[in-house]
Amino acid sequence: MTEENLVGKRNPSSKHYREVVALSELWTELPQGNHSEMWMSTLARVARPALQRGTSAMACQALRACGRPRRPAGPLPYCLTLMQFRGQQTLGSAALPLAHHSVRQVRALDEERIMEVEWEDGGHSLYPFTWLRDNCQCPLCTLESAQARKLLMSGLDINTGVDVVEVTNDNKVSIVWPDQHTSVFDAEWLKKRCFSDAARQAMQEELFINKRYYWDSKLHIPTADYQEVLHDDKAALAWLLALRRVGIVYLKGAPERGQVARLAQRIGYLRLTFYGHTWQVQDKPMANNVAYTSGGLSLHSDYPALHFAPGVQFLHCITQAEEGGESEVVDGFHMAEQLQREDPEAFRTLSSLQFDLVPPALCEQRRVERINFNNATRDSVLDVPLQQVQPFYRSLRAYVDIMNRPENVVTYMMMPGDIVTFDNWRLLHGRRPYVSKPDRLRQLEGAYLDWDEVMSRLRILRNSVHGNI
Ligand code: OGA
Ligand code: NM2
Ligand code: ZN
Ligand code: ZN
Repeated sequence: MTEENLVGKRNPSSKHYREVVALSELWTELPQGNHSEMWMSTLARVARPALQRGTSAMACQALRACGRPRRPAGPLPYCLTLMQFRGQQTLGSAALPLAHHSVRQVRALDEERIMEVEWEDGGHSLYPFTWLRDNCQCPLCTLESAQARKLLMSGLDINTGVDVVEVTNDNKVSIVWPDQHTSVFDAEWLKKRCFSDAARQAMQEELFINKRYYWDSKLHIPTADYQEVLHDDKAALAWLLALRRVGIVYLKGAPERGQVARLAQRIGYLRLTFYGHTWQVQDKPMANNVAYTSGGLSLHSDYPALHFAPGVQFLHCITQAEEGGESEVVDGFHMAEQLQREDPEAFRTLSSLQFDLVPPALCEQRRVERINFNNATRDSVLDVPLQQVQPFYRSLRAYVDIMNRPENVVTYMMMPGDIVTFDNWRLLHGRRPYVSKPDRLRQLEGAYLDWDEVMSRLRILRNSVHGNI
């Protein structure tokens, strides 16, 4: 990494990055998380086996062109809330970097219906009986090849006791249940699934959840070489880690059109939308989107009209305008944090008002997971009670005013061969107007991906670069 490939680094006295750190260091250096950090949570255990098997062939098949309707899918009655919070989490099975753990002893706390494990190092872990029975790894209860549960919910006694718990000769934990079914749990397997706050946090980090570095206009966008990312797993890992943590990475040296699809294949599947597998941003007659004019685009996320907006966006500059066309980005999560501090009422409105008929997500920890905002496609159907209309406008305006502050906006100019990759759930991006000339068309090629695929690839790359830790 050269001096150019730098991103503002966390200042010990501030939770935001100010100094500089190389992109490759983002893997090894793990500064403490920002406590008020806002995060998303979906893990892609189901996506993993599919991506591990011959991804590129399948992704290629998915790249057939398709007809494009004149007016793509929307706008729907706007979108859920402007800020969405973490909801339910799916199961994750990535390996944790743990030393070998052995069990000293186990005992059943029958009253609480909890099993207590005492580890050789003196630590203790607690596991509810119900959870243990639910997660029995025997072939009757689990289909090992799919890592899938065969035991039905209706067959689970959620008030079960135990007959016997003991440590086996090979240091596993064995449980005999009242119906004489036996479960045997591996020590490492149990340790990894400990319910303590520390273990849960370690697991979250391992699964690439909850590591975000907030930034402002001083950000130096992390930059990598396109060819290296395509061909070198280490470079690809550094790219995706920075994409996850910083939210934006610049790639240089991409040749002709077609590269965003190729880059998507490096990860897995790209996200097909009504705009096609990939799409061309250029000044078009009868434009079916404001992006397809030479006008400016105010800071926005792409496609919040969808119930599940694309998580990641790639934009490849094929040709740039002679005049204008500069790009802008802001860190939407950082802006949301500022709004929460400066105008809590507006923050509450934007993060709770329902614009659609979907019930509010059940959230234990309210952290912003996604920003949904595209002023151009925002619907005139505003499905909120009359008295909430004015508070909605006031709040949205407060958020937009914060994101437009010069100290928050990073401006850059894309040149042919550059690809910007960014978190479309977190960043808002824009474009300054440009002068459109028929003999010098400004052309960008774009594609979307979902975070599930990106995080699956992240885990696979981490395992191939660092071993199955
Ligand atoms: C878009 C967009 C950026 C640009 O097409 O949605 O944000 O620079 N384009 O044209
Ligand atoms: N396209 C047209 O929200 C939106 O309409 C974004 C952007 C695909 C570049 C769509
Ligand atoms: Zn079983
Ligand atoms: Zn856009």
